[in-house]
Order: sequence, then structure tokens, then C-alpha cells
Amino acid sequence: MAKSLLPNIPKIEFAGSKSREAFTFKHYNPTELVEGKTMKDHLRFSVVYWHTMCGTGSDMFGWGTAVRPWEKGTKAGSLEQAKRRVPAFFEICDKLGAPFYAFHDRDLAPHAKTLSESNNYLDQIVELLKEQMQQTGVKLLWGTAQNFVHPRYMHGAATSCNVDSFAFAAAQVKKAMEVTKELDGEGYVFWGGREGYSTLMNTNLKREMDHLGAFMHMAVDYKKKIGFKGSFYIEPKPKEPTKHQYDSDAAACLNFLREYDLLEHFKLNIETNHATLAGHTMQHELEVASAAGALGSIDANMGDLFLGWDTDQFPTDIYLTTQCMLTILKHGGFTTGGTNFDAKVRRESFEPEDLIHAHIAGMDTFARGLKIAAAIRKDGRIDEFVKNRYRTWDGSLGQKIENGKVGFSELEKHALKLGEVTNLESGRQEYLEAIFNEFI
Ligand code: XUL
Ligand code: CO
Repeated sequence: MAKSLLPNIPKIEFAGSKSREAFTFKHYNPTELVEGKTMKDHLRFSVVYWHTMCGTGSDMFGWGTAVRPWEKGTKAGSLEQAKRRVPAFFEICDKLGAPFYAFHDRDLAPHAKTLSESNNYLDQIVELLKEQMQQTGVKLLWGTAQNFVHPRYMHGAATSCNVDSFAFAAAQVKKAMEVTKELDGEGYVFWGGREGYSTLMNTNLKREMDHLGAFMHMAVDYKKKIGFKGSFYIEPKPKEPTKHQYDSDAAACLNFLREYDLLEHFKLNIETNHATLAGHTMQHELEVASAAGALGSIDANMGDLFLGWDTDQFPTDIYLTTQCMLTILKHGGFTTGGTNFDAKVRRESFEPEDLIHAHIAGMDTFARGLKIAAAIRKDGRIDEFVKNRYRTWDGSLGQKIENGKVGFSELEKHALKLGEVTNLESGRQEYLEAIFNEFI
């Protein structure tokens, strides 16, 4: 057994809601059955490599604050530093009992001077990941390529005005897909880091969108070529870093996928803070994705009501997680997706144990959301209300409309006979919100 890098952190076990021990789960009980499935299988928790291992706590006004003993004596951005992170990361996942993780290529291994040298660095880290995955049983939820940090992507990657940036991005995605397959990843994510614009003065929007469509088709072709069986996801976000990102929200992504004939190849990876930046609730985005059969996975975090940017906080709002789980349960739960904590500790939470507290908080909040959502579903009053609200559509006219059997002329005949619509009923929003609260 290798030496522990977090010696003060025990294995986190379920201790029940009465426990006052910091390093325990109060609600996440992996083996507990909810609607006939274990919490572990419902939630499919995943830890992200970028925030957890690479986050330094720096912001626009200050240097990093994070203390990471396992990196001591290594140079920032070195391969040695990257190697030291691997066992620490898997110790964290293992102690949390998180079954999955997610990465960008360049979180794992640093940028090198050339593409082939970068690929070589990545391959060296992948060997270490394999060992750790085997020892701990932690699996890969999804991989992705970081096509937004390097200056070569200043104008975007697949939507760059420069064809060489497009080619470089393609090469990076190709390699990241190969690595994801090698590590048995269950999915691969496309988040358009700089796929958007800062000003339309210098932008040919149509040409950029066409290039993005072409890029995605190449990815689909390459997926087939290498026999990667995982799911492809697009992750919507409306802004940041660019003023307008093309994949701005779930509806925009679905429209893009339909327009470029890609819908059958992609699902969506919906992130809470991206939803709120787009002016939507997370549940709205989940419902929009689900309606198109494209609910794939979630990046679980939350923003701050008073800050207008992507704060990527750990999800600790029970209302939010209950809403998420209501929609996820309604649509049959995750298959290849999961609850991926794309979340970072605050700059002031600089100690290694904060990483553990943060994940415990997120996992317990989602476990509570799951249990509450299941209780609301079992109670059935809200579902029944919604079903009943649409009952006029179950009658013969409603059925004729839903089955495309009537047109405006028949409907006009019906309306003329009616005189007025008299069967309107209350939407009862406040009553329904009170029922929801009964279970919180
Ligand atoms: C950025 C973001 C990314 C994606 C993966 O806001 O959410 O980390 O999840 O590229
Ligand atoms: Co994300």
C-alpha cells in the first residue's frame, strides 16, 4: 500500500443524519435503495480533475492560495507535478467512494512545446491513471480536450478564423478521444471553450457555425473509426470566456445539432451555473434536453445570486438538487451520464481537507435531493395535478389535434359552437410550491 497523501482524512462512510462528525455522509448512503435502485447507481458521482487537482484558488486579483502538500518541491506546470497529482486524486476519489472522474487532456499532463511532446506527456500520465483506476476501481465518466487555454485558440478552436487552429484542435480532440477510449470512458464532452465571438465586427458567424458543424462530423466519424462506444455530449454555456458562445443553452445546442444533422450522435451535458448564466433554471435546461431525448449527464454545481459569472460552487441548495432529481427520475435516470462535480472550493478554502468537505456537502445535498424527489413522486399529488391539468387534451378533440387529424377549419367550427372558453381552472402554483416544501 502506497503512503497516504491525505493522512488526516478517513474513508468517508455513511453515518446518518444525526451524525455530527465532519468526515461522514449524513444522507449519501451508497447502498440505500431509492425507487428500487441504489443511491450509488442513481447518482453516479464524479470528481473533476481540473478543479480538484489543478485549481490554485487564484483569481483576477490574486495569486493562488491552495496548499497541496503532494506537489511540494515540484515546478508549476512540470511533468513531475502532474505525476504527483495522480495518486492524490485517486486517494480523494477512493476516500469519498466516488465511482467516477472526468478530465481535460491538459489537466492531466502539461502543455509541451510541440503536439507530439504533449501527446507523449499525456501517455505517461495515462499509464499512471490506469494503475490507479485498477487499484481503486474508480472509472472514467468522460474525457475532453482543453482547447481554450493556449494562445493558439485565442480566436476559438473549431470556430477560429485561422484554419491551423482548427487543425490543431482536431488533433487534440483526436488524441483525447483515443485516451478516453483507452481508459474505458463512458462518455466524451465537447464544451466550446472559445467557440463564440467577442464582437460581430470581425466575425463571420455563419462560416464559424459551419466549421463547428464540420468539426463535430469529423469527431463522429473518428468515433466510429476507433470504435469508441461511449456517449458524446455537448455542454451548453452562454458566455464566458467569449461574450456570446454558440452553444448558448440547451435549445441552441439542440437546434445546432438538428441543423447540422448531428442530433442522433449527441446528448447534452447540462451544468447548473451555465443554465443560470443563460437566464434559465437548471430544471428548465434539463426539461428542454429531456424533451428532445437528449438528457445525457450533468455538471453539478451552482452559482451565486449576486455574482454574474461562473463561480462553480459546490451544490449545497436542497431545493435545486430536488428539482434536478425530479426531472432526472422522471426521464428514467442516467445511463452513461452522472453527477459530475464541475465545482471548485473557494479561494479562502485553501486546505486539502476543504476538497473533502466540499464533495461531502455536494454528495449529501444530491442524496437529499434524490430522497426528497422520490418522496414527492411517491406522494403523487404534484404529478396527479399536472396530469389532470391537461385532461381536456385526452378528450376526442385533443386527441384529434395530437394525432394531426384536424386543421384550423375544424377548430374554427368547434370554437364557433363554444361561444366562450368556460372550463378554465387555477394553475395553483402556490399550493404546489407548498406541497414541494412539505418534503424538503
Ligand atoms: C467550463 C466548463 C468546462 C467543461 C469541460 O465552464 O464547465 O470545465 O465542463 O470542458
Ligand atoms: Co462544466
